[in-house]
Amino acid sequence: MFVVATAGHVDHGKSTLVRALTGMEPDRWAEERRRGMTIDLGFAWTTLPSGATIAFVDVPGHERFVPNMLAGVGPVPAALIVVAADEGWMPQSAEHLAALDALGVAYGLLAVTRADLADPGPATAQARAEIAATSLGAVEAVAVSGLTGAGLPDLRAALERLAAGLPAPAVDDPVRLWVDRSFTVRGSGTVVTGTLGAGQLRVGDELEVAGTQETVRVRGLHSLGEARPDVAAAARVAVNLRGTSRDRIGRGDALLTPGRFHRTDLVDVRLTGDPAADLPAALTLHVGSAAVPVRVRPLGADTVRLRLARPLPLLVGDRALLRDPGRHHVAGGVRVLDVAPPPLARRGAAAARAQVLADLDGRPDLAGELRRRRLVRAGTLIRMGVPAHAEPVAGDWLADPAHWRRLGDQVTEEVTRYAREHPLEPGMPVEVLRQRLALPDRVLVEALIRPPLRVHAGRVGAAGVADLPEPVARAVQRVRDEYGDRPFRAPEADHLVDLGLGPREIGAAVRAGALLRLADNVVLLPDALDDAVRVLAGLPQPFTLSAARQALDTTRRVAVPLLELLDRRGATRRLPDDARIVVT
Ligand SMILES: Nc1nc2c(ncn2[C@@H]2O[C@H](COP(=O)(O)OP(=O)(O)OP(=O)(O)O)[C@@H](O)[C@H]2O)c(=O)[nH]1
Ligand SMILES: [Mg+2]
Repeated sequence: MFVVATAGHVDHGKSTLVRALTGMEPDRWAEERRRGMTIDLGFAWTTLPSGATIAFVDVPGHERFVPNMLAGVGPVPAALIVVAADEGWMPQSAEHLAALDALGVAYGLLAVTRADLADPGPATAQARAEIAATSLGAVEAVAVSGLTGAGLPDLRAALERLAAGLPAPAVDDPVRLWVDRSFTVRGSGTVVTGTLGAGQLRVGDELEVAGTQETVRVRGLHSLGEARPDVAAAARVAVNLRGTSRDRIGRGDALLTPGRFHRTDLVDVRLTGDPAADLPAALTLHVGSAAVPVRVRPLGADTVRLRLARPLPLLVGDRALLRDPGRHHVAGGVRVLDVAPPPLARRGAAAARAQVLADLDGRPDLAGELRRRRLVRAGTLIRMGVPAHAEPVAGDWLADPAHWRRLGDQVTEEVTRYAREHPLEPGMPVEVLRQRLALPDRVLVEALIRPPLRVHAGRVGAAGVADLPEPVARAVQRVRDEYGDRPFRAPEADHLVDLGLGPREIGAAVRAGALLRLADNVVLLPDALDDAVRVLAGLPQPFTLSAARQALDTTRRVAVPLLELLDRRGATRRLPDDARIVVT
């Protein structure tokens, strides 16, 4: 299926043409039929001779209803521009075309209607010239009469060619279904409709309502009037929802694949086309089916910051338009450059920002995002519309390579300085290092630590042995050789002497984090703490000293100070009856 929106001045024959092509009535309301004028969006569809299905979103031409028109064309990538042969190019022909241009609509056709009333030649020539100057470029033109049916076969053939030229929809993309109608069906509940431009929907899917952030479930799907188990883009679709009510979702809202969109009320954008130098400070932003008041803050020659009255699920690269509702005038097109821009607090920040924006074009650019944001979660970028094809440095964190190298150097500097300032501590606490480097997540700190540094018991220090004076290093190595497979057995006092570990050597080894001192002459290898917690966590809780001693396969000489140390570190807690539990 492909979807086409009509466009054109009031009374130029849009609805008549849709009716003639589909046999369906696009003017749904009695008032529309009584007044002979489209007020709100209409929907109709048909099968073309090739078998392709085409759905129309029929828009109103009257200038009062331009906001409705924009809600219809916003999510639709192709337009059928209608101009009456007997009237020619008129104000809303121009305004609708300006809107399509602002939205970057690149696919379209010109139908010159009412060709039974006047020579279609002049209207065709003028309309083609106007259209050629926009994002639509050169389009095919067909003269038709909705009344006599003349030209309709040609128009159908031209629609087939239009369909064949449309890019394939991105069916694997997440869903962002802009809602253009919502209503209640007795017995079924809330139904919303929209044009599905990308992705697919299945009965049973969970979706997120952009406005309320409620989770809803797809209870039923209809497309072109038929119930369907699933619908893939591009399509007109009606979605029956469980978990919301009609007054909580309506035109301008969107149904989203959960977790895949960033809602934002602050965006930096480039103005496209011919931006007016004196852009009003208050305008309406039209995007998808939404219309939201915005405050405009100029930044660069053609870039501005928009503060939205309510957040929208926008992506980098989105096209939108700004309109001055008071003056009935499309003020300009907009291309979203950044959906999570930095605040402009410091003096000169706006000018600096303008420089950054000057190099952006709305095409997602991973390297550029990383350069600007330095560290960002892959999920955050994806929610902004930036594919995050890069190897994370830790967890789902992505880093700008140069920034990451600088951080690595800083780690060495900070740890060295800390060791100098705190010579008796067995390393720099990871949390202190995290704060010094202003890193948002501890896993980043851990990922930055490279040999000879290492993390042990929550601290970053030299790997120990390597930095020790030769005799001490050898002594520690002997302890490893002898006790590596019985980590909770401590050498007896006299054996320490055999190993070459006198009080001074023990002191040096402990400071370097190569040994752990539990009490005078009671030392273990430094991994013993973490290992002990693991073993103790496997015991039925709470556990007694004796149970711990047995599980650790050690003596009271080690078990008592070891448990006391674990208590002090908060890894275990001693209960009033002297039993303990592992704190998780
Ligand atoms: N003679 C003739 N009359 C037409 C033709 N197409 C439309 N009309 C008439 O023109 C009038 C307006 O037609 P509509 O189809 O309602 O025009 P529209 O563009 O949908 O108007 P809005 O939706 O209000 O913008 C109606 O009276 C139609 O009967 C045509 O090809 N020939
Ligand atoms: Mg109409």
